[in-house]
Amino acid sequence: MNTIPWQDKPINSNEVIWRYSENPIINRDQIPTSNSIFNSAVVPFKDGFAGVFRCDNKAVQMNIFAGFSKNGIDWNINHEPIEMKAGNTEMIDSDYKYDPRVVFIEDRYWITWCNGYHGPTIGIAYTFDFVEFFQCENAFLPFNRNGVLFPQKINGKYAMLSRPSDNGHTPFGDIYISYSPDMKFWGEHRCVMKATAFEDSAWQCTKIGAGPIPILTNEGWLMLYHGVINTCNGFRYAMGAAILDENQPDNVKYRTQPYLLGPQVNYEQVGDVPNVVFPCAALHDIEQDKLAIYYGAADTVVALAYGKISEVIQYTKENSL
Ligand code: BMA
Repeated sequence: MNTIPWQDKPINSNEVIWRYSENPIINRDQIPTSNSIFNSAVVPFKDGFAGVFRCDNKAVQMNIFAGFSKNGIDWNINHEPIEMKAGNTEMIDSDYKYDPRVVFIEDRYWITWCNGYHGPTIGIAYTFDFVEFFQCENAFLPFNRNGVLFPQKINGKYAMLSRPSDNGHTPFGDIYISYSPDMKFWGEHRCVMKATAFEDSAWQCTKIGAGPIPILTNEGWLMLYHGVINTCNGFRYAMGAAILDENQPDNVKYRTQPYLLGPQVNYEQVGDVPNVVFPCAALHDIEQDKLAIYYGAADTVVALAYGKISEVIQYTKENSL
């Protein structure tokens, strides 16, 4: 029953986050039409797991596909993309869909993704069964990326992190939070945290964006996020962690100065976009102190990394900016 994937830390490792030895878990050609499958999200579902996968086809058109797994590692991904029905609006235009996140709130699974509507913005849909999907109003005006919902209402409202951006390969980006009473109208926008000064922590000095759904811990919300540095060879994406106040999440209590996972092995350094580690989901088991992080590697494949929640929190507190 929903036993999350796990592999013990290698004995000689002193990392807080370690890679699954059988990575990548999803190959670029896992469905017949795909050029690449990466930046994808999973959740516990029935007696196993379900997910929403970013599969770019061989025309390099971006779309999202549902998938299912018994163990969280071996996935069956549908060969046809998700077809949306009208949810809380008839306006479900979408030029493309990418970088999905998935979360269960109250009675259904909510999906957010980067939706093409005159440029990238945040799309929202819900499903009860990962068969029928209902698209809702876009959360924000273009341009925006990395819309990540909290798994429960905060002070009576739905809450979402996002990263206002531009229409290209955005050279800036800070994390904001917005609230909604109904998943349709979003407001009360607040800045959560910004890219750093180069000299303070260079790996996150160009832009940052929320990754997996935040996890509520004794210390507050554990938010894994990606940070980017612009090098002479282009962007390099790594993962860090922050802890946000439980009731006022725009209050950042701690944030890692070092990254927790950076592109260092072949499948992260070599691919369609080299040097990208891009986390979009994390399964967790608070009682067993386990975290299984799903991340896109080099914009080409999906990989898995593990950590102990308590160690991530301790490390974040002890190595905070
Ligand atoms: C971002 C998004 C991500 C991608 C990353 C690195 O802007 O497009 O999907 O992983 O760039 O190319």
